[in-house]
Formats: sequence, C-alpha cells, structure tokens
Amino acid sequence: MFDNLSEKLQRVFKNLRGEGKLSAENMESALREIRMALLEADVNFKVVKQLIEAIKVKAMGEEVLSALSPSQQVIKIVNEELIKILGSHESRLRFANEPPSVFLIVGLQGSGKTTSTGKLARWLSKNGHRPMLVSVDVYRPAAREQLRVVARDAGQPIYEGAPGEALPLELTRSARREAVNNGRDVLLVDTAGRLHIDDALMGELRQLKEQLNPVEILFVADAMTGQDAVKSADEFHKQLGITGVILTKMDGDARGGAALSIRQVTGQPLKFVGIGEKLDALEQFHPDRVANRILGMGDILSFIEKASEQIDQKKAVEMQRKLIENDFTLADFRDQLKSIRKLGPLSSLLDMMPKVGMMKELSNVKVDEKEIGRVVAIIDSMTPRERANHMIINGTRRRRIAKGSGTSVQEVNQLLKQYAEARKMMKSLSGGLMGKRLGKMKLPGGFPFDIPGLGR
Ligand SMILES: Nc1nc2c(ncn2[C@@H]2O[C@H](COP(=O)(O)OP(=O)(O)O)[C@@H](O)[C@H]2O)c(=O)[nH]1
Ligand SMILES: [Mg+2]
Repeated sequence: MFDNLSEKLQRVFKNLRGEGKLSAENMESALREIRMALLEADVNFKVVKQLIEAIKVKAMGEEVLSALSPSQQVIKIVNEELIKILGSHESRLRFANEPPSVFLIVGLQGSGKTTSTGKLARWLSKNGHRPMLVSVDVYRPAAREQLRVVARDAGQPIYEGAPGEALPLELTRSARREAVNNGRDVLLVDTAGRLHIDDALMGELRQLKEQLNPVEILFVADAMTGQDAVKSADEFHKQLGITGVILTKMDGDARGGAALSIRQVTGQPLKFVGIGEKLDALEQFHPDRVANRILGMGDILSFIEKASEQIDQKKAVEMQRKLIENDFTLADFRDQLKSIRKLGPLSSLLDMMPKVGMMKELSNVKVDEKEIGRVVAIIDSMTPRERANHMIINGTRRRRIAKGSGTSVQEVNQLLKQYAEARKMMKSLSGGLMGKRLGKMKLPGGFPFDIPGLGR
C-alpha cells in the first residue's frame, strides 16, 4: 500500500534535508515534486490541488517552527494535511442506541461485498459484538451460498429465510426479528450488486434503507479500480447517502489514489480496508497511522526514539541482564509489562515499523491492553516474597491472589505457567542470537516469547 508515493515523498524530504531553512525557492520545488508524486499515485486532481494549497499556506505562514529543520517542518505539515484529507477521527463505526444496529453493505458486483461482510462479522465478534448476517442477493442463489460459507468461517449466525420468503424486504424484516430474539446486536445485510449503477438497484437499496433505518451504509469499492472507485462511491452517496467506505484489494494496489481521494470527494470517511482474501484481512482505517506510514515515519529509528524517550535506558539494560541470567522475577515481569503499557498503544508503534525481519514477526503480535492490565493486577496482589520467588505460591496463596486482584484462580494459574515457560525459554536463549539482538537494539518490548496480552 502506498509504496510508490511513500518512496517519492521521502525523496523530497531527503532533498530538503541539505537546506538551511525553508525558502520560497526550495519550497516551490518541493511542492512541485509532492504534487507530481500525488498525481502519479492516482490521487484525484482536485484533492491534490487542495492539499498542495494547504501545505503551501502553512509552510509559508507563521506556523512554521524554527526549532525544526526544513525537512522536518515539511514532513510535519504534510502529515497534518494528509490526516485532514483522510478524515481525522471519523473512521469509527457507529452503532444504534437500540440494537440491532443495521449495517447495509452496498456496492458494485465483484467489489468484495460478500467477502467484506464476512470479514466485518469476524471483526465485530472479535471486538465484543454479536453480529448476525443476512443476504438479500435474492437473484443469485450462489451469492447467498457464498455468504453462508463466510458466515460459517467467521463463526457467526446467518438468517436463511423461511420458506416463501423471497423478497429483500421480507427477508430483512424477519432477520431483524431473529436478531432481536437471539440477542444479536448487529445485523449485517449483504446486498445484490450490479455491474453498473442502475435505477432498479438504487430503488431497491433506497427501499431497504427506508425500512431498516441502517446506522451504517458502507460502500464497498475495489481499490484497484482507482478513480472509478471514487466516482462510484460519489454516485452512490448522491443517490443513496452512504456513511462510510470499505476499500478492498488494497493488497494489490501499490498506488493508493482511491484511498487518498475518497473522503475528500464524497465527504464520507474510509472506515476499513481489505488487504487479502482471507477473513482476517481487514483493517480499520486510521488516518494518522496511514499518514505516518506514507511519510516513511515507519522506520525503526523513530520507534527506538519513541521507546527510549519513555523508557529508562539503564533500567532496560538491567532488565536484559536479568533476562539473560535468568534472574527474572515476577516483579521484573510486571515492570516490563508496565513499560510496554507506557509506550502507549503498542499496536500503533508496531504499525510504524517496516515489516521486515524480526519486526515482521513482531508486527503480527496483537496487543490486548486490558489483558496486560489484568496481569499487572495479579502480580500487584502478590506479596514481595511471592514476587521474588514464584515457587512458594501454593493453592491457598493462589486463591488469595485471585480474590485480591478480582480475577479467577485459573487466570492466576495461567499467568504463573506463562511466566515459568518464559523463564525456561529465556534460559535456553540466553547468550544466543536473540539475546545478542535484543542487546543491540535495546528494545524494551522485545519479548521473544508469548506474553500475556500479546497473543499472536
Ligand atoms: N486480494 C483481495 N481480494 C479480495 C478482497 N476482498 C474481496 N476479494 C476478492 O474479490 C472477489 C469478489 O468478492 P465478493 O465478495 O464475491 O464480491 P461481491 O460481488 O461484491 O460480493 C472474490 O474473489 C474475493 O475473494 C481483498 O481485500 N483482497
Ligand atoms: Mg456478493
């Protein structure tokens, strides 16, 4: 995603790095190059114009901070403006006050509606919701069968329809009732698509909208079709009123023009991107992270910079020695988890990094901040003696710790088991490749084993 654009913009910044300060001349040529890079990435020309104008005003205005170098200044400005055109904080899904929240999934044929419906079902269930699916693609039995398959893969129920129920309106009415009866809080409606926008399709969708009062109407578009995707999103919005966009097949789109234009052209935010055919290949769209990624802030240096700002280097070195010498107590374990938490959402840090080598592996790590909090609470409920020597924690002590931390004995057991395994693993790795690597990188979060809250 955005690879070409990212590369070109970074070249612009690099050229500016040699300059003493921002001047009308060097800014002029930088802006020209940024403009070219955006156009080559297939960004809508109006959006490019707005963006360049905004960057120019800021760069030449008073907002420029003299503490930053010219290239840093320009990166900062471009970053802010990119985030703005991408929609800042609008990417979150909305939910109805009274369940079920109905999400209408619309778009042209082949754009990825059915696949995205399955991905959303999975995503929602992983994020504390209980979705139900229904297909109103009544003209193509194969399409409904396809949704049945993705629903099964996502492990979420689908409303199949009673005999004689053949019309979209009937189906969705019953599906909503079924959702209420089964305590499902989101109803995902996969709709029929056409090759082109036509009146019959729009009429049907408008009827569904009227009857179902959906809180989200998500337009699904194929990113590889570039500005055509933007155009049809705009058309759907004018005729139907959409609330957000899911851009699919971003895995095959190196340019990213649609992603960068859609919000500005339609006024509706990009909410998710599809990055593969599998059900887990769906990412929530975070404008700030994407802007960072495009600007190449995703390098390990900035990660380490941020990390070392927040973490006491001495402490980190001491921790490593303990890890390697297997003198790593539960109290150290807790401190390390706390320092991970201090880094802020670890996932955003991981997102900033290039996906190569060991980082590739780390970037698959999912951080569950709640889980880290639970583990810290468990260790906090231990006595100093217990923290120094986990061997003395018997059944009675486990029950007391569980009570004190508001967790269960199973959770305490699980933590102790993970901790013991981690120690064992560290022992076998000590002095090995991992130890050396970690030593060199001084990464506070460089856990070569499974930590609670960091599941793979
Ligand atoms: N590579 C890739 N393929 C996708 C993605 N989303 C959907 N597809 C594929 O696009 C094709 C059409 O998807 P489908 O969900 O049937 O589209 P629909 O007609 O809009 O329901 C299928 O082959 C999907 O596997 C994606 O994010 N990446
Ligand atoms: Mg379909």
